[in-house]
Amino acid sequence: MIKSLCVTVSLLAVGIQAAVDIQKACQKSTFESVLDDKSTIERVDVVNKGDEYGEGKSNVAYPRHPTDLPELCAVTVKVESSATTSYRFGLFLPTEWNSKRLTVGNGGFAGGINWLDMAPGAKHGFATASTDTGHSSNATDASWALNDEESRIDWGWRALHGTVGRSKELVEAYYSDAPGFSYYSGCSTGGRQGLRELQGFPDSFDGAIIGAAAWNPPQLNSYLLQLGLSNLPADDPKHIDIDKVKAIAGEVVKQCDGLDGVEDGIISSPELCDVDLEAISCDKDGVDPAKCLTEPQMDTVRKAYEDFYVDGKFSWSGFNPGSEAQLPLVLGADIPSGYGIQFQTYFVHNDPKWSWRDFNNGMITTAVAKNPGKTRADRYNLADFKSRGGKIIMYHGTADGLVPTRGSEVYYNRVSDAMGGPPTDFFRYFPVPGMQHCWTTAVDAPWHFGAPFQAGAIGNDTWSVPGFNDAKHDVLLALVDWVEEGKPVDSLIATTWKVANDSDSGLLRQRPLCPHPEKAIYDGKGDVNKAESWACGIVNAEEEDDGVSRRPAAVIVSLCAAIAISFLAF
Ligand SMILES: *[C@@H]1O[C@H](CO)[C@@H](O)[C@H](O)[C@H]1NC(C)=O
Ligand SMILES: *[C@@H]1O[C@H](CO)[C@@H](O)[C@H](O)[C@H]1NC(C)=O
Ligand SMILES: *[C@@H]1O[C@H](CO)[C@@H](O)[C@H](O)[C@H]1NC(C)=O
Ligand SMILES: [Ca+2]
Repeated sequence: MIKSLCVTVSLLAVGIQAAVDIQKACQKSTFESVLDDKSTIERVDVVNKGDEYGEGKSNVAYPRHPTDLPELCAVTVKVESSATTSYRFGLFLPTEWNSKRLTVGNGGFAGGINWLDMAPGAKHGFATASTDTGHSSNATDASWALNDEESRIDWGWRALHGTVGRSKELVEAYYSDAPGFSYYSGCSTGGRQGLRELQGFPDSFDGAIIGAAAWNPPQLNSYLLQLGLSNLPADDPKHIDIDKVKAIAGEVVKQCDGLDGVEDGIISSPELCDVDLEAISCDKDGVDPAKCLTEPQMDTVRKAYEDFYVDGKFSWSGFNPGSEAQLPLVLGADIPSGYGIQFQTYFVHNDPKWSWRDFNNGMITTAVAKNPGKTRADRYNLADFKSRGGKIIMYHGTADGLVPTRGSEVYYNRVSDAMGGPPTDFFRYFPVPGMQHCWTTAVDAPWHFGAPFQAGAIGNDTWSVPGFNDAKHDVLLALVDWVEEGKPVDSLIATTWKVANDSDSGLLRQRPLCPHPEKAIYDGKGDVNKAESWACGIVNAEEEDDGVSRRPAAVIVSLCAAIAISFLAF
């Protein structure tokens, strides 16, 4: 009796509720009574500890099953969203529930319940939901949007919003308890989905993790298309092929690695990096012809770094130096990125015969004005979200070669302007030096901090940061502490391994990520691969002048650009 009392007390102390009776509760009848007449329960399954779950290949977006699950109840619901459309969502209800909810996002145009990314949440104890966004497709296919504004709206915001509301009711019914704090975690399109939801519906989340947000598809996807076109046709002298794009990466690291004060292969201050492409000019003696650039080719590369303007107005941010290893996703092929082509074809022109060769910048203006599917997450005054206690952790890999990193800074700065100053009391932005799009690294940079897609990048059974399942290393736990304990996230330790996507290969490096405008500053003596040798702080310009060779011209230009950008709203 005393023993069971102690167990109950200690379980409550760590926030784990007394276990639900899964055999009794994990049934259609538990859920049917609380759903509206637009919703149908498709499946309810008891998942035993150690099992896997998913829909296999029929889920083209997310066919991989998470494995080694904790005991949980898996529910699939179908919801009619209009007279002609519907979406589905999945819910993992772990027996050992931490009294909280989590909703996870999707990627690109992917239509499918993201079971793989729900698993880490459930393993932490969250009741975790994901929607298929109203269609079935892989990440680069938007043909489902043809003649179908209702489906675009489902992808734009409606499916996620409906999932958050309905899963709350299902959670309450299943555990016969209050639905608890509500969290969100998504990267790329997932970042957009989270921002879109908390802008439109500030009550949905108490805390949100917003990664590499593709927050304005009409601008961003069109930016990717025009950048691809700037490198075409493939027989033009200006064209650079994929191998050359990749070859630039090494040269850029050589030039810019040290500008941040530490030669570690990671460009941690890309804003100081003003790449000198003449160094690999084909006219120079001793430059490998396979890796050199002609003058017209240099112009093509410069375009990728520059911010993009339409009719003299800022349209979207260019890519960072350091992103070249991943840039072949948008630059170097004989056709522009599918993300750009598909958006213009199926969202804007609504014509499968439309050719990307006919693209012009006026079509961006049309796309923004039309805003098909109401996808734009471009509201900057987040006062309603803030005033209910909501917290946001935004992050972006600085070597992202698909969604330009500086777009996150643009969003953050606009919120800062709209709210009368840096929003650090509820919204912090963490650049992740050397990380690519949402996960992994080409330069051995610490990149794993329990963010969306990261568990799936290293296996089907992993969750949190293997070996470092705590609030210092796992962004979701850090966010919970901020929301529920009032502990602001002053830093987050990122991890990488000897083989970047294999956590069994041995620890390679850990380093703090810091809230913008702070940076991780090396103590000058400890092991650079250890987190304790670094601390977050504001880099003192004077100190930097003493110790680091920087390029004043580049600093002034980027400052001016930042000031110009902050005055241009669209
Ligand atoms: C994850 O699962 C997929 C099939 O769903 C399999 O092809 C892949 O090898 C698995 N990955 C690991 C690391 O086990
Ligand atoms: C995505 O789906 C489209 C349409 O089915 C297909 O043509 C394309 O090859 C797929 N892409 C990938 C990467 O599987
Ligand atoms: C890690 O990356 C390698 C090379 O890209 C790939 O072959 C392997 O499947 C990846 N492992 C996991 C667990 O995804
Ligand atoms: Ca460096």
